[in-house]
Amino acid sequence: MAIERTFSIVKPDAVAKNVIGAIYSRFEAAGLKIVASKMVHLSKEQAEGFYAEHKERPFFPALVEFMTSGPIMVQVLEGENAVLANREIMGATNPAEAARGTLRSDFADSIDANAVHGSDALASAEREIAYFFTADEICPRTR
Ligand code: RTP
Ligand code: MG
Repeated sequence: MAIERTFSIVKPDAVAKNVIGAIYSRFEAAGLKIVASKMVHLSKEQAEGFYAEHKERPFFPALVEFMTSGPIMVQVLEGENAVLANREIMGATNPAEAARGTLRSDFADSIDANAVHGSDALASAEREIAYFFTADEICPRTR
């Protein structure tokens, strides 16, 4: 199995609920290691740039509004098949459809306020990591 890195966000709703640690614990329990982490409050421009692929979608303005509504945690997760592993931990985009025991089932309120983001492929993981972190802010974990 390949050791990968993926990009993750604890969204404003989950930060407001004070469940950053609970969410980080799920990553750790699944064997994913946090190799970079920081809290940021996105500007409108930063949020629009991050979600540029959704620019033409009807939910884009609401998404940008929500993602700028409060601070978020951004982190890089490292581990075996990290991209897919993190998507499994997160659950479906709509919490009403998310499997029991997933982050969105347990912590999300709606399709908009859905607690977490995770890269959907290796290529997007690379792009998203670079959007938030310089190379020297990422600390490889050998154990
Ligand atoms: P994310 O990018 O945040 O990890 O979520 P995702 O891959 O599961 O979903 P994606 O299709 O990339 O959509 C990004 C975020 O936009 C909001 N969304 N709202 N109202 C809607 O139909 C709708 N669809 C998507 C969600 O907050 C989703 O996480
Ligand atoms: Mg997505």
